[in-house]
Amino acid sequence: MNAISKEIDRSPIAPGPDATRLKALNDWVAEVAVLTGPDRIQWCDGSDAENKSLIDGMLADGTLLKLNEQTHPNSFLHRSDPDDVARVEHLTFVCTAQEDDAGPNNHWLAPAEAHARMDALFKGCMAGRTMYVIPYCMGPIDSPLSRCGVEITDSPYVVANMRLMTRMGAPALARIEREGTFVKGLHSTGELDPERRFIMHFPEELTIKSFGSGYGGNALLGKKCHALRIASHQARGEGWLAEHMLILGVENPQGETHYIAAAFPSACGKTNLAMLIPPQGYRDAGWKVWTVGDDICWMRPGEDGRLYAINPEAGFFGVAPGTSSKSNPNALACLQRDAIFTNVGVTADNQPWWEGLDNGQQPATDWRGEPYDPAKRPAAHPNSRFTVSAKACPSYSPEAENPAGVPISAIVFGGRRASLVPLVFEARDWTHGVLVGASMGSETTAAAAGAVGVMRRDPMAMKPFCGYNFADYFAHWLSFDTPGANLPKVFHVNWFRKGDDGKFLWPGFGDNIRVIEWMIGRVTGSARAVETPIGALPGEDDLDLDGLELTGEARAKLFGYERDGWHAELQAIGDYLRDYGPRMPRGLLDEQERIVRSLG
Ligand code: GTP
Ligand code: SPV
Ligand code: MN
Repeated sequence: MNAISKEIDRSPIAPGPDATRLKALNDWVAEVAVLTGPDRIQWCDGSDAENKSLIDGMLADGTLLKLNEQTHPNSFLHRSDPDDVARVEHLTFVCTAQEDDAGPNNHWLAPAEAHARMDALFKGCMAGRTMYVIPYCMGPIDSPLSRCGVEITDSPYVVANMRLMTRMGAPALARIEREGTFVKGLHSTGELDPERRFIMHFPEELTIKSFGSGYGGNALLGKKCHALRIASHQARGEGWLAEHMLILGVENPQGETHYIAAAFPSACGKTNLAMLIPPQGYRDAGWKVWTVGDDICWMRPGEDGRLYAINPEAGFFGVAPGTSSKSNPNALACLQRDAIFTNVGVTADNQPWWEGLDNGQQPATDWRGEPYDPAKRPAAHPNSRFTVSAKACPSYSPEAENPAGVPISAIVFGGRRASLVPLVFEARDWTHGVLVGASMGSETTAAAAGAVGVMRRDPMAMKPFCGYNFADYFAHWLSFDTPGANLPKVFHVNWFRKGDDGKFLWPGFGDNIRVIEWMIGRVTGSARAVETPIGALPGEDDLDLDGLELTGEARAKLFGYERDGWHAELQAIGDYLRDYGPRMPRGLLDEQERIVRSLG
């Protein structure tokens, strides 16, 4: 407890004069307090003193463990419940009045039934606990593209993470009071019982109710629940896009910076691409990558017809395993201090450790707190994560704070495709680009509970995150192609093509700049390509492959296209789109049929 926090002891029903002057917010907080019955209410102001007192409390009760202060100052480890380690898509619902508005891509419940079910879970759930009220802003505090929300939670771990991931506290509350509207997110860890766990969204009421999980996207409601599921619904009504995309700036040797937004499914390379460090030869020539965002992108057309994008987040909640000084030195640099690690292993001297970390250390304790035994389980959970402020990233772009956003030159779609899909191709035009996004497929990863490595359709990497019917979502995407629009070029990439030996054919990571260089060349008109029915592919000579040793098999598979395989793929895509029924836009089906014919 500290003097700065505005807290109201033992009077949950009357918030008191110093809470907020916004009646709608006071009323909602009071209503939630009656329902959940906390011992105390704490309005979070985002201050250092408040954070320190929360951290001290979590250290005292074991929610957080202190990491080595010499090597990792002010950094902490959280071990979540072993049954609560990833998003739970089967327990995530979009509750619109009409079932068809949620679409076949979402689980649906009628709003009244969903509220009743959730309120029964929330009843009295905060007895003996503190209820934290977190005002937050998604996006730069002074940007017209930003949107605010308030999360009520009984988890101090959530508060500490929201402080790193969003603009949280007093400035956000001031904006909420000015605007009068905000997304309402109610969260309780409950008993962490997987049988009593639901993540419910009410897009028509700008409301989220999440119960029974303390993990990531289930609990940090600003992230996937607000900035994607609720925001995508809002964006459709207001003429913008809320996407599961990184945003990066690429500075070329001429000193021009082009911004790229890229949608890859969870744990498929967004953080890594957003923080890319080019190989030495490229650096010497003057190439540099700037990080704007690594997970979420909000964009809307500007007056010049281009799409302008902001990163609504203020931090990174990144995948730990595989992060090394070789694969992602920028991420490692962020993690030297002031970071929260969730479900990683630790060394004997209390340094965080995960599979793929190449620092010469060995794990002593695994993510469950047991002595490390590789025969039993990995040291770090495959979905273990770090939370850190974006400002800690050496490549963080000053433009990430620009309230006007950054102009997007290229949109990139991509997934994990072991076969068929080449390294990169360019869509013919916007409609074709929307089809390329809509027909994305990828192998599932540990970011969500369930089987890993199963190929599924994941349109625009939004399968788990679109807050409305995908058919309407594709129509919304198509609608940006208006007279006067100056839309980005659309590309598809695949860093994950495998050879007959089951190994990746493309080196990936820093070498992905080679593909980016080609894409920028296509945008500016300097790079060549070969037209095929699936789009424009670079010939081997159109990409700078200097210094890479690619086998004949790699070259054939990365830069070739297989007509028969694509014919079958396009037919499967047609079946997938038609499954959505009459709401699927005709323009997208026409495009799919056109490509099938040209492959014929
Ligand atoms: P979310 O935060 O879940 O949305 O994921 P993300 O898309 O940001 O994924 P991230 O960049 O954290 O990558 C996840 C995994 O993909 C890690 O194990 C990386 O090592 C691996 N990865 C990223 N980029 C590449 C690449 O270019 N090639 C290969 N082979 N693996 C990659
Ligand atoms: C993802 O799963 O896409 C993530 C992590 O970025 S979470 O915040 O849990 O959604
Ligand atoms: Mn994500």
